[in-house]
Amino acid sequence: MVYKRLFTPIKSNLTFGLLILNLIVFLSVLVHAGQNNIPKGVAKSDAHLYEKKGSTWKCLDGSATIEYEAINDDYCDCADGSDEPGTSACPNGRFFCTNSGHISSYISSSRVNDGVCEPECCDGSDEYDGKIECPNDCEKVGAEYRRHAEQLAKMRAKGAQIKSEYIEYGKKSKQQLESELNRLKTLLEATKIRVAEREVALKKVQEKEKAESKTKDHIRIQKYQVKIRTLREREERLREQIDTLLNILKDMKKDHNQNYHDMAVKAAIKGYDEFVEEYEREMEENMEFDQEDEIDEEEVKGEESQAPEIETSLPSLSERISGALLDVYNDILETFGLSEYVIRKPEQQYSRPSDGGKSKEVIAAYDAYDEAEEEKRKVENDITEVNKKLEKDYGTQLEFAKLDGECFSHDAKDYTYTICMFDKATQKSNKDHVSTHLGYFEKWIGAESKEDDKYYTAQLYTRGTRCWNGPERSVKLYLECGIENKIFSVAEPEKCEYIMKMTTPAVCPSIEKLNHEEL
Ligand code: MAN
Repeated sequence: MVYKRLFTPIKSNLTFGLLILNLIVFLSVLVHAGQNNIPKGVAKSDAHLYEKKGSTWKCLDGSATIEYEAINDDYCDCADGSDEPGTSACPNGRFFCTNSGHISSYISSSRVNDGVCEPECCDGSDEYDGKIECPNDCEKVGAEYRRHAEQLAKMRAKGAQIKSEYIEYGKKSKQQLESELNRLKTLLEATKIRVAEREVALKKVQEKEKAESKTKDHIRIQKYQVKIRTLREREERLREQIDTLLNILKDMKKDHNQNYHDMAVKAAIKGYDEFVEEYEREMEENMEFDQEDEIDEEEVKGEESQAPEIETSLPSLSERISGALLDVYNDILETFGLSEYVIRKPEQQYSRPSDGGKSKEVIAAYDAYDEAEEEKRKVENDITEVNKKLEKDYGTQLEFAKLDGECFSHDAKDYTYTICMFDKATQKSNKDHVSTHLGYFEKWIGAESKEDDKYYTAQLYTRGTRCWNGPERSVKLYLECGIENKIFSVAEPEKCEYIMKMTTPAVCPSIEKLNHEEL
């Protein structure tokens, strides 16, 4: 813990080489400080603030002007304690541990000469009033520090190496995506042309079929006209036959011997009377009906082009006429037992017109067009997908591309947390294995601006499953340099707001930066 406090400020910035450099500089500072009479407890970097320019000196916060000699007089004059850098007179003041040139660090002035050896001051310089004696641990601390610094440097170097591979991967996959995009764009143009061609072909066969269907309608109408003419002739013949039959019966009625009281003749005459009455009425009605439905052949010819599909489920006019007359004719034959005297023609079969579906040619043209359209849609979707990938923010050197879609898990006793980079985060109960969605990747949040180095050190995942009576779950993922991609801690400081910490080579310094630091 102490050790950590001691090294934390420099841990992340210094390499071992730099440390050595610092030590040399520091030692020379001590010599120089002695020469220039820098007040006790003032670091070389702050020496200019304590430079003697006259008999007085102004507190660093400007709160007072004191005699230069009053610096370190064990009396606190300045509000910020800056006049007592080497004593404990000011509670807020800072004391600079000399640390025999090992590790430079400040402690609060209040901890100077307080009877406790401060671990930050490994040389015991904080207890200089002689009341207690603090051991000089600087050799040990320095060795420990160097060991740690070496480990850190090795890890950063290895991390930098892996990062360079990530960068290489990022560049390559971007190039691949770009060439894939170009290929798809060219393909899209070709599919567009194919769609247009097939559309033209489809229109052509559609028009051809339309023209053919017009011709077919024309032929059909002509056939119906012939049929109607035939039926009319037939109707005429039937009328003549009915008239003949009626005349026979009429003569029988007129000429029969009334005294003979033949019951069959009487029944026939009664039947004849009833039939004539009904027949005349029906003929009258049929006349009206025929007039209503009369088709002007010229008119039909003119309308041919707009001829609608002929309804096949209803009986046609010719069928209706023929049907009605046949019924009457058959009635007479039946009523008067004349059936055997009439030679029946075979019953007319009225074939159903075709179902009128599309032709095979049109269906094939439709299929070809649909196929081209489908292909075009697919290419467009692929382009959208590739563009989405290209638009993803994989860092200044594309170092995060390698991690896209990679999932990392961490067992935190009650739950196992998983983060799939640039995708989503989940929390799975270790008891019942129920999985809870913690959010989708939204953005980088390491800093406000992309220009800031820290920008690419934290990600935000939002829109997770809503917390009962609370917000939607979300995750902040903090990244630190490490040679492994590994979540090392998960916390839920606020209900349903999770903090994950993970090491990854992607945030290690680049090789160039390391080389630059070592110089
Ligand atoms: C579940 C988990 C917890 C969360 C509670 C909120 O138990 O997702 O992390 O705090 O729900 O009700």
